[in-house]
Amino acid sequence: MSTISRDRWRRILAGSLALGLIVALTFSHAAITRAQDTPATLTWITNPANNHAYAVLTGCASWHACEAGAVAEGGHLVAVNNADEQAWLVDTFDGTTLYWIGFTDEAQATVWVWTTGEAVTYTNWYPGEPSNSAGTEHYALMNWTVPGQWNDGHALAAINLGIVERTSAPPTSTAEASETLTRTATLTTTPPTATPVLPLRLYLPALWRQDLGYLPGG
Ligand SMILES: [Ca+2]
Repeated sequence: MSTISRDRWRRILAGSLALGLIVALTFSHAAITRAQDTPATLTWITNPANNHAYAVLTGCASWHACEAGAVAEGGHLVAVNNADEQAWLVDTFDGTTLYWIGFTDEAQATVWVWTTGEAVTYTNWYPGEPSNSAGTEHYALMNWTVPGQWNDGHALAAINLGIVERTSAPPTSTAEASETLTRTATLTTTPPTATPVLPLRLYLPALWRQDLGYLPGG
């Protein structure tokens, strides 16, 4: 039976522990970095015509994710209630980027409703839309070919952006700042306990004792 020296085993054990520690630190650092990368506070813009607040939601992987994100922000995907609101949206958020809006016929095909529950008072479909291509397009997006105009899309179409509309004022900047501070505080690891500093009157005798070899390192 071959023998491996005790030292060799110790080195292997120490190496494994060090590797484990490096892996653990790497993953915990990655987790903290990801937490800090969570979407920033939305930039809200108020429409003076109705005093509603609007913002662009980013990174939502589906129409449903965008609507859920809008609800989490205290609103819904935008309901475009008239031509003035449509024009304001194009002027404010640009007329060439595709954005999900809160219009769907998922409950009943061809019966389009706003997720806000508001009555449908205005539509702005691009000519030939909604086409319900392949029978799977039940969600509206705006800026299709013509600024502002709508197309129906599959829920998983790679739009990834939505416009959220709140009927109430957005969180105040103070509240946002406070929320950010709270989040930052949660992410910050507790600093190590500081080494207590001896009062001078205790410190001098301690040095003296150290000289005499009473304390470690003396
Ligand atoms: Ca609206």
